Amino acid sequence: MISRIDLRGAALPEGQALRSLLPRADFDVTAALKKVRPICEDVHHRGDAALIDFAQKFDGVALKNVRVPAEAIAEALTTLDPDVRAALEESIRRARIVHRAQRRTTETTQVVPGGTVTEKWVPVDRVGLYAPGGRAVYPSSVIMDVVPAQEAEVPSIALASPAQKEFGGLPHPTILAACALLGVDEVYAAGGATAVAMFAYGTESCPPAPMVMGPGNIWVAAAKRFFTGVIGIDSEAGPTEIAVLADATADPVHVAADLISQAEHDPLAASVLVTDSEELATGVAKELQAQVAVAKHREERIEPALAGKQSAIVLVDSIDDGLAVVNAYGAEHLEIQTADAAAVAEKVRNAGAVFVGPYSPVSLGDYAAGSNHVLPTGGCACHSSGLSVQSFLRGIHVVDYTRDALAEITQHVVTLSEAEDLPAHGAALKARFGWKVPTA
Ligand code: HSO
Ligand code: ZN
Repeated sequence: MISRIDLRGAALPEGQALRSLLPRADFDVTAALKKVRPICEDVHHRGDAALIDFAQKFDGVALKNVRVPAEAIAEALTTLDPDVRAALEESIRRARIVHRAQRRTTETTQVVPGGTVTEKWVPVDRVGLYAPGGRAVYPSSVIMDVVPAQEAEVPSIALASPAQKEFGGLPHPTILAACALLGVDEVYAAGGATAVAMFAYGTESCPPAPMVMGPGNIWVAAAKRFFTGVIGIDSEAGPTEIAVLADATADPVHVAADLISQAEHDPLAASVLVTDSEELATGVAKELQAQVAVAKHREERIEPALAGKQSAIVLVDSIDDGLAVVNAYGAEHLEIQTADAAAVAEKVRNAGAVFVGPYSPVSLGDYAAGSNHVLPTGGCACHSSGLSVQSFLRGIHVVDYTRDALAEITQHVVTLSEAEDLPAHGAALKARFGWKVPTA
């Protein structure tokens, strides 16, 4: 069911040449953008009325309110299964520990006597967060979105999730309950591109937000691209990916289970095993057959995901070659299941998150490791990070020089301004030291 890519026996190519040999899903955000543009424009022009029409069209829901009433959020908490509540609370607690440690402190650097630059970290005024609710409903993503925003002290936090037909046009009750546990009271029933447009432009019920963050499907990714340069966004999230770098010491039962765990998300999800062990490759392929045969979402997601061109077992000559492969691939999630996994993990340069050793599976990180699960996909881990407190902050340089400190550097500034043929720049400094600015 899963294909094999054999890179053994010859020196590995580098960079793009190596990347082109590795499996990857087609995720054509550019094509989706064409469809998303008129949706965003309609939300811009007609506001809530457009959101209501799109909820009818895409979700078959007759929305009464775009904004979820406070009573519905409180009610979701009272009807929440106590076991689910306990699990959500523990997930929140752990995420808070990790994200609190990411807070930045204001740093003042004395560059010269009398000249300082302070870097002040300021959260965005408001953020619109998204939690998916199409193929599956993700209260865990509410936690991963909200906790870093709260730890960054964003003063205004709103969250959107698709309206659910079976819940009277509200987002899923577990999403609402997670919001209640986190103290988020501004929640909207809006899905996909319409939710991003709602936050970006604002509507009658939803004030605009200068930043929209959170995972979503291709329509969310396309809408984020539509608004790039207009609002702040996190990296576009595509279908989930797991890469496992494993040697003969790995347990094929565990490796197969982990590959299946992410294939369960989406028929376009990617599961990639990179190994130097023929025996492990064979063992995992056998295990995949056996485990998939009885897996719940087998037909609609797991089988197409594993059989798709985005998934494969990649055979390499050594773990060092395996490292070159996973670094070229830049997986959203990378598990290291080798002897001395920690030493191998240290050599990883490109991954959204790394899971070290046999007892750190990706599913742990999805729910309760404390780490964030909103991570870059599609190779974006080569240039971007997952969601964190930092994602919601701006570092603002505050420059404060005395007269003497400015006097000391003036000649260099004048010289550079003349070298760039921008003499007015130099004049602005010279004017402060007795030089008369020429006037008409
Ligand atoms: N693996 C997904 C997150 C998730 N898994 C939520 C289960 N629920 C993307 O990192
Ligand atoms: Zn997952």
